[in-house]
Order: sequence, then C-alpha cells, then structure tokens
Amino acid sequence: MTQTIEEDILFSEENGVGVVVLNRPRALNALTHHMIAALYERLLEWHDNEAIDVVLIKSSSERAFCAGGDVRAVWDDADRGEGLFRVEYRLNNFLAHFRKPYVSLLDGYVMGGGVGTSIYGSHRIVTERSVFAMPEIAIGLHPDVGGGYFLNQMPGRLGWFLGLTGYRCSYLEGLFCGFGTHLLDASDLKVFEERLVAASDKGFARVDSVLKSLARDCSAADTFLARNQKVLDQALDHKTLGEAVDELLKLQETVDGQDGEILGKALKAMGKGSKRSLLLTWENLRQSRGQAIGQVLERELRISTASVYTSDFKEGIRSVLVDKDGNPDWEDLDLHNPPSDFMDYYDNWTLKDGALLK
Ligand code: QUE
Repeated sequence: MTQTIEEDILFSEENGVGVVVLNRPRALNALTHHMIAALYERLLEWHDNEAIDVVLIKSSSERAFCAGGDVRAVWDDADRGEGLFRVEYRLNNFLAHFRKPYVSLLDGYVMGGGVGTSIYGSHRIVTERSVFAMPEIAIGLHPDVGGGYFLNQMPGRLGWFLGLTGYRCSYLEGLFCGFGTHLLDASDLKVFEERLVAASDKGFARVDSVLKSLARDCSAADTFLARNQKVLDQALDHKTLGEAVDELLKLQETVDGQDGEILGKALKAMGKGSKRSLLLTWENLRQSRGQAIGQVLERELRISTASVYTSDFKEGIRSVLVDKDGNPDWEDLDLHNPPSDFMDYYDNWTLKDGALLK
C-alpha cells in the first residue's frame, strides 16, 4: 500500500491541546522535508492561536518516536537536501524560542532529528522503552540539529562522548543527560494524554499537574554513563581529538567487567565511524561552547549542507541505509594530524539563499 505524504504527519486539536502524530512508522518516522515543513507551519499557527494552550507531539509507533531526518531522500532532492536541512534547522530554532508548553512523548528510538524535534521543548517524557542517540558518525554526517549546543549542556563531557561514539543511552541515561525531563510508564502514556486533554488548568501548570499524578521517581546513578562520567570527562578533556581518542583507548584497559564491555562497544563504534565525521564533530563541539543556539544552528546548517557532497556521506548512506552491509569505505584521514585546512571546506560553504534565520 502506498501512503500519501499527507498521512506522514497528523494534526488535531482538542480542548486547547494541539496534537501532532508522527506517522511514518515503516521508516521509524524519519522526518521528510514535507513533514518538517508541515510541522513548522502548524506550530507557527498554534503559537499565535489563543485557543491552543499546549502542544503534544508523539509517534503512532511503539518502536520509535523518530529515527532522524530522512537523509536517504537527500539523493533524490533537486538541491541535495539543502531545503530539508534548512526547514529542519528553522524548526529547531523556532522550538528553542517556543513560548507554550511543548510536550514530547519519547517512546522507543529518539535519534538525530528526533532529538532536535523534542529537546528544545519544555517537557520530554521518557518511558522504559526510550533509547537516545546521536549516531551521525555512522553515516558520514555529524551530530547536528543543535548538537553543538545541547551536547555541550550535558553533564561534563558526556555529550562529547555521545557524539563521538553514537552511544545509545538507556532511558535512565537519557534522563541523566537531559534528552528527557520526566519518566512515565509506557502503559500510562494514554492516560497521560487523556488527562492532559481533560485538565482545566492552563499552560505550564496544566502539564505539570497531570505529570505530578503519573511521573515516576528514578535514579540514573546505577548506569554506565553515571558510573563512568568522571573518567570519561578526564579522557575527553584534551586539546586534540587524537589525544582524546588515545586517552579513551587507554581508559579501556582500566575499566573492566560489564562497564568495560560497554565502553569497548562504544569505542568500536567510534573506530568504525567516519574519520571526517569525528574531526567535524570535535571541531563543531569546540566552536559551539558558550555559543547561543542560533549561532550553533547557523554553523551546523552550513556544515551539514556541505557534508552531503563528501564521499563519506555517500558511503554512510550506502552502507547503513541502502546496502546495509555495515562496511563503509571511508576517506583516510589521520585523527592525530588532520590537514590544517580541514575546516575551510565547511567555513567557505555558501548557502543558496543566505542565512538560516532570514
Ligand atoms: C545514523 C543516523 C541515522 C540513521 C542511522 C544511523 C539517521 C536516520 C536514519 C534513518 C532510519 C530509517 C529510515 C530513514 C533514516 O538512520 O539520521 O530514512 O527509514 O534518519 O546509523 O544519523
């Protein structure tokens, strides 16, 4: 059965709640240009509509809230994805300044563009099925949609670890890192939505009062990221990517048991990632420190748009999403000794229609 694009994203309004349903389950809700544009237009309208008090965004599938942007479609776009990236980053920037409660139900996978579509909102509901990641090094891209901003806000250097390894955070780690704000049992999501729609309070109080009755207490203390934060911070607090990689590999020799296995798996993923992506991730995280979200998004739009024309992006899409052989043939770059003009390609990229916020 072919699905028309109009059904990929659904909108409804009920008693002051604007409801968005991501409805492209076979692609894990990977966001198409059309879905992002439709969401942005609707949010603009709801933002100025006094009858809308709260926005709720969720998925029609238990498997994923959203796996990212529809990067595979970039090849078919006349502009090689520039339009898709542009509407996506404009949406991210708008969400970062959205004044009404924006509640995301983050059940299942939340990766890349799925993070960008939720993390700037006021309430990010996690369930025991949530998995969070910024896995772009596997496709020759970099942790974008504001990764330079929100990864730098995570505890210590954990966000850098996530970006450099594509590490998949458990739901507790997702709360610890700030992907999520509240924990609900997946079986309570329906009743949460029903109570939110029925609630008589207004605005933020409306969401908070419903959450009070359903949110679960939890601690992330007994997770890999919390247990190892200090040593990961130390390993990553170095001047160059090459030095940090060496430190992480050394750390692997001292961490044993289950944590050693988890770390080994993360470092193996880093080793399998695009070296171009790793260098780009490092440099963008470095430049983003202390910058405002708009500044970060402006640079990332340029970087991502330029990245699409690299052989590593083509290889990443081929090996992960097309042939699915998991055997990418990356460009050979020395992480310890990158070309001095490495960033020039990105810094000199000119976007077709000028700046992001125009
Ligand atoms: C890294 C990524 C993405 C990915 C896999 C990675 C990503 C993304 C998708 C994806 C998944 C299913 C689809 C689709 C895209 O996979 O960003 O179109 O049907 O969107 O290892 O960054």
